[in-house]
Amino acid sequence: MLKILVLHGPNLNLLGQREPGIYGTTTLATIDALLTQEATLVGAEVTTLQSNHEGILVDGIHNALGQCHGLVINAGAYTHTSVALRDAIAAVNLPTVEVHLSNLYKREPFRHHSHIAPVALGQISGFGADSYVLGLHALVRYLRAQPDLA
Ligand code: CA2
Repeated sequence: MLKILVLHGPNLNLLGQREPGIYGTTTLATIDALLTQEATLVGAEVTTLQSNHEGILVDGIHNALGQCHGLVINAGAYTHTSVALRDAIAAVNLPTVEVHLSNLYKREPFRHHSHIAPVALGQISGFGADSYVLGLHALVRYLRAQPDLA
């Protein structure tokens, strides 16, 4: 069974409750339920963690070592600021897919740079809640292609 940790960064707990024009009307609980369901369909198991605190997300990444095969992360605004999250992902060296609800490159220039992207397998940005689902499938397909996990 492939085990995947899905990390949600700051303010994503407000999804569906504020700024629906940018972030949609789907709540984080709905996204988590969707991911759990999708994971089951492909023989994987998802654990989710949302935090508004950088260190808690760093701890979550560290704790995934030896427990999970890969990470899906929407680091929220920490995407653009956090060397600590980038270093944590690099340190555990777990395959990681970066996801974003909005299309970062259609937005303000400060959102165009990601500290996570250089340590991720790839990035999916702009498909709303589907970015997470696409990210999960991309990660599972990558992991299944690894000879030791097939
Ligand atoms: O598009 C994304 O997924 C982002 O990671 C969302 C972050 C933003 O800082 C990134 O540049 C792009 C913000 C998440 C804030 O979520 C909210 C949800 C509802 C209401 C207010 C904020």
